[in-house]
Amino acid sequence: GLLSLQGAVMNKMGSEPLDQGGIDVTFDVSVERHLKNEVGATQATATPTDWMRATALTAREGLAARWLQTQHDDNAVGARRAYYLSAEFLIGRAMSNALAALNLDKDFASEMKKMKLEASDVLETEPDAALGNGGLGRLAACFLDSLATLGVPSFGYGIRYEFGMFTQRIQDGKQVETPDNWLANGNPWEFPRRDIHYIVPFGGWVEYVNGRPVWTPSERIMARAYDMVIPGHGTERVSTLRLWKATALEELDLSAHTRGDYARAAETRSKAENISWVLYPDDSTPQGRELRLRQEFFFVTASLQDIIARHIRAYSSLDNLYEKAAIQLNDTHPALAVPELMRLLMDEHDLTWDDAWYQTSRIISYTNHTLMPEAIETWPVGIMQYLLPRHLDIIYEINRRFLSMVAARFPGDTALLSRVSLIAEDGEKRVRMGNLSIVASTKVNGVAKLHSDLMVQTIFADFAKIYPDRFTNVTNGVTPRRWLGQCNPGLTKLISKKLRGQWQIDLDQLSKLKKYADDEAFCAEVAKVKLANKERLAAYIKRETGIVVDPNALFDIQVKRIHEYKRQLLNVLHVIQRYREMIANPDADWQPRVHVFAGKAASAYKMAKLIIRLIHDVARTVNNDPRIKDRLKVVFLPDYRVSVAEKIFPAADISEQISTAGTEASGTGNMKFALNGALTVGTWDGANIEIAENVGLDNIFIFGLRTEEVEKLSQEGYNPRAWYEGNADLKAVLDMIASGYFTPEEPNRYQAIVETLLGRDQYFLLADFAAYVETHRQVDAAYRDRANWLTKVVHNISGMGMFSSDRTIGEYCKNIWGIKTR
Ligand code: GPQ
Repeated sequence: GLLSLQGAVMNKMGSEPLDQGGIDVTFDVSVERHLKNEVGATQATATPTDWMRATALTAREGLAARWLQTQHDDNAVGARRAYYLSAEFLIGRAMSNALAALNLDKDFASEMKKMKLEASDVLETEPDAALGNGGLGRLAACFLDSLATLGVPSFGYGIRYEFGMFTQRIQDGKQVETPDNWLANGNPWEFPRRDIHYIVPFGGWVEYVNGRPVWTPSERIMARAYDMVIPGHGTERVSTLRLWKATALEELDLSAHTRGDYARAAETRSKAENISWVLYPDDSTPQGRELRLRQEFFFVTASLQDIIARHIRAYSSLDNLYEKAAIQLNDTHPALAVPELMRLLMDEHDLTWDDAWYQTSRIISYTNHTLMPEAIETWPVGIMQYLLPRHLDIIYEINRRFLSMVAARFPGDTALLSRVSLIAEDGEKRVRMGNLSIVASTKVNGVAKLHSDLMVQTIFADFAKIYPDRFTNVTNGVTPRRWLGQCNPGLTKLISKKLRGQWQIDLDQLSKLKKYADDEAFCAEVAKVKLANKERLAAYIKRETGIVVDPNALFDIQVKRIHEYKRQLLNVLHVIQRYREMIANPDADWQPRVHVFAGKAASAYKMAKLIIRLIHDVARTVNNDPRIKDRLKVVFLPDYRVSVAEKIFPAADISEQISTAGTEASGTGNMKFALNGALTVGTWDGANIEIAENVGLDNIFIFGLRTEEVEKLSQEGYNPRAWYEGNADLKAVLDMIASGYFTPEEPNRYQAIVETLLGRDQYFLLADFAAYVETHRQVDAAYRDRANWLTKVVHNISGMGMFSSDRTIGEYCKNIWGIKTR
């Protein structure tokens, strides 16, 4: 096929195509040229990695052309832009996605065939870009895909971490973290923008000169832009992810250098570069470290300075900034955007407080991703005073004005004032980043219906009273291009036989598959694809763990960060219960099952790490027990990441979504599983509820306490020990762990787990145990009725239209950003 390196396409808004002075070459010629000229290899000597690089460079050229055109169009039209500020973007690999977007996937396949290479072996050499922890970061990556696909003028802004999410190794059943040096061999997808850099100040003091604040920072570093191009699908639009790298102001501290003090020069440099060195690997548990606050301010100020510079270039004035910019805060990590935008507008661009506030509060909106109180960021006033003295002043002034408004509207309610204050005064004074974000926002949204409802009923109830129209819901979604089109080509092909046109960019069309739910031929093909995907996963499991699993067994899978509230432990308790039943009655006709777990634990999260170890000890015992005869296998797949997820979702029969009701804001893995034809075993939590509404209650396994029941039980005084005493199976399972059955070499290894469960059981595992075990009995029975199971599978796929992130981004555009989409 021809590869247009010219990007000469009329865009829908009618601005002129850029003359990029390009030439058309064929894909194979381009790849072979890059192989020779940039990679420095011949066709005879090239390794799969060499081919990957040469292919990436070819795709990069195609994307660059589209990219320049997109920027040109957006500048010409002057539309409002959406700016997505996020400390995390969990992108994964870029190659398959880029080739699909450029319509070069077939050319690539045939080129690899010509070279007698397996295309997948070449793709596998690309490292994941893992600049995120879990769901929040992956959501940001799906949003970039949809922003490009919908043609929304937009930028993502974040940090170019030198080291992303750590690599997880397992040694003797224990997690060991090693650094993720993802840039070691260069990154073909980024464009260093040497001309785009901003100064980032820290520390020092604030003086008032003629009533005007003057901040004299004690430290200055540089933020340098690196752009990643994000291609849209079914369009030539691309969007930009601009990531900031920290450097010293001058590459070398010259004065130190001329004195011959090399060590000092190196110190200045490494101190500055520290800031974008490594991603904090804590998911939903902020550690409150000074370096983290520096990271947050670093990318916020660089992004805001960039937005302002772009605006001034176009309009020569900031008067209409709020009409042209919508900034979305992905959780509170970028919440310093509030005082920093105020500071830039007032101190650097001479706006009055009132004008600056008028604009800020029309530009910024905030997405909340958790209700867990320990996950909401607060910063000690002391650290803030020391690092960002001017910002602390501004926060105090925002607070003063806000509290006087509240006091006027709710006279006498001093308890209310202390609850909504931006400063927590109990104990060490701290800045509440959630409160700060709400007060400055146009809209505040949760990420699934239940979550958004609970948000205004619980943690932000006071604010909902003060600002009744500010709160809204935008249910999460996932990009169907990566999470179906690319990861499950078999199913994609089947669907394309039934649906006309580009259903991947209009996912509601999936509902038309409903009429095939009872079509035997279609169901048989769906089953064939699922089996092939399970064979592929089985081979991967064998390679990574040495464990042999039967692709015909039921694959029951739970993959996500390890967290007590997500209840991987409840899953383990069920596995142990099943194991007990099987050894008690080994000749019964047990449904063969494979239980797969994967996920990382934050390095400092002891209990999460202990759960990983327990899974390994249970796996070792069960997998090697001859009485089981391979009918129950337990697998922990190491180093869960985007590229591993792409192998897992298409191969699941059962998706485990078993968080305590009211704790999982949304979940997005739940959507990826169902979209690939897995049935959910889930609690009435997060987006599980909306999945149930869309696939039908007959096609999902919902169990356990509802949020109100959890609340009630907790009010009445929950006593886990009573549940343990009252259920012989549950008692036997816990006793088995406590007695050291799985760890004869160290019988007390899991004492902490047993004590937590019998002492407090904060997440109500014991209360949900019986219902969970019973639900899995129903799953076994349903799985045996093959025809009926496949009908349910098709109902799941066909019900998932609304969970495209295109729908989600459409709602952000309409209800929050005021941006028109096509
Ligand atoms: N989430 Cl606060 C994260 O992945 N990290 C975080 O720090 C916070 C939330 C998740 C949340 O747990 C999931 O329920 C959501 O589906 C996801 O964010 C995206 O909204």
